[in-house]
Amino acid sequence: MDHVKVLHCADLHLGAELSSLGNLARERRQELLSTFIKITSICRNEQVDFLLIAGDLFEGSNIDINTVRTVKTTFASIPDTIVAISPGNHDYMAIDSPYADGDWSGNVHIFKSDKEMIDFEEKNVCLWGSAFRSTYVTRPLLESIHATEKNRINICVMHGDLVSNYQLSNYNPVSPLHIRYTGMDYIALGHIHKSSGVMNVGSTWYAYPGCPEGMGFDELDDKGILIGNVYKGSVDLEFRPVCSRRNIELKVDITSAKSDVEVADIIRYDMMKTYGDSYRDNLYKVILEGALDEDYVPDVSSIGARLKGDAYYLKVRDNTHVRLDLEALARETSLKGIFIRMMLEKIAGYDAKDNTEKAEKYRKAMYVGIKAFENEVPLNDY
Ligand SMILES: [Mn+2]
Repeated sequence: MDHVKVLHCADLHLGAELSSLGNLARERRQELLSTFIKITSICRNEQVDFLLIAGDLFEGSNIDINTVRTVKTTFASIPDTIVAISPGNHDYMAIDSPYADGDWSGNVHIFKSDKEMIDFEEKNVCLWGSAFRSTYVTRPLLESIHATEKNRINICVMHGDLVSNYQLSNYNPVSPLHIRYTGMDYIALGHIHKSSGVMNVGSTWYAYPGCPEGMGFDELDDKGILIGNVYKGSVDLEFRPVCSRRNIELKVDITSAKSDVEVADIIRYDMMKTYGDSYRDNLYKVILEGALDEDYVPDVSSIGARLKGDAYYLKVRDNTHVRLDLEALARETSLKGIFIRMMLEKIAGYDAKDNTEKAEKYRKAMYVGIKAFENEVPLNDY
């Protein structure tokens, strides 16, 4: 065979608490499991040879027995796909880990030490893998991995932190220098939750697929897996979204709005316009921006309540500022007047030097300061 078909995923974090979602957490946890099952269905329907799972399949070793059982029976239902799992920093290999159980189906290979190779001669593949055996791995696991059968397709599955040469990491540092000397054709990485795109050092290709389901507002937009063929010295892999919902950060300009009803309408319109018919399926962090008249202060909980039926989950942050006659305020003989005067001078200074970034930073700081004078800055809001 001159190629094999692989599906590469990582960081499913099955069993994660997702406590920030409150009473939705339970349902969302179930959705993570459904997305896992969807991934295995792709393996069945598209005749995938190898399902490569590059760590953090589970959130930890203490996962409820039903989740573990579901994972085992689901793998058993795709006997024609070889499943290769390299434990990561969350689900590291230990005696109390589900990975130590003896009842995984025959198609499942769990890497349990620093370096292992399984020879699939009939598929012309040497499959390499390494396990985290504690939360931290400071020595580069890739350092000891070198292809022995150079004519075979060599694939490595590993959880680790992509770093520049000689940079350190507590999560198995993987550097281009290490990658170069492995002789691998593809290194399936996990740990970074954002898809990296497929990269290469010489004829060794490597990638992070990212997590298949975003678990917070630091994991935005479409999430998925990598699928395609691995050849000797090249790959043909594409990113495919598989997430059931998206986490979205939506900045909405509500300049001159006068009421919570109006703001809710603007947000809803923006959501529909940007995300189409299925806009209600998403999780949103809405950030309100723009200048408002002094007599209207948005009530984020009232706005959120008005949009209850428009999103799976939604929270609103108010980053608007009051439209003020700054020149008049700067003439006041008060601490506030002095503050505004000094900030305006700073901003004008940066504007004159064309340093828009600094000017914008000071402008923002000025508005936060003005709000603080009105006692309107809650703790931890900035
Ligand atoms: Mn990790």
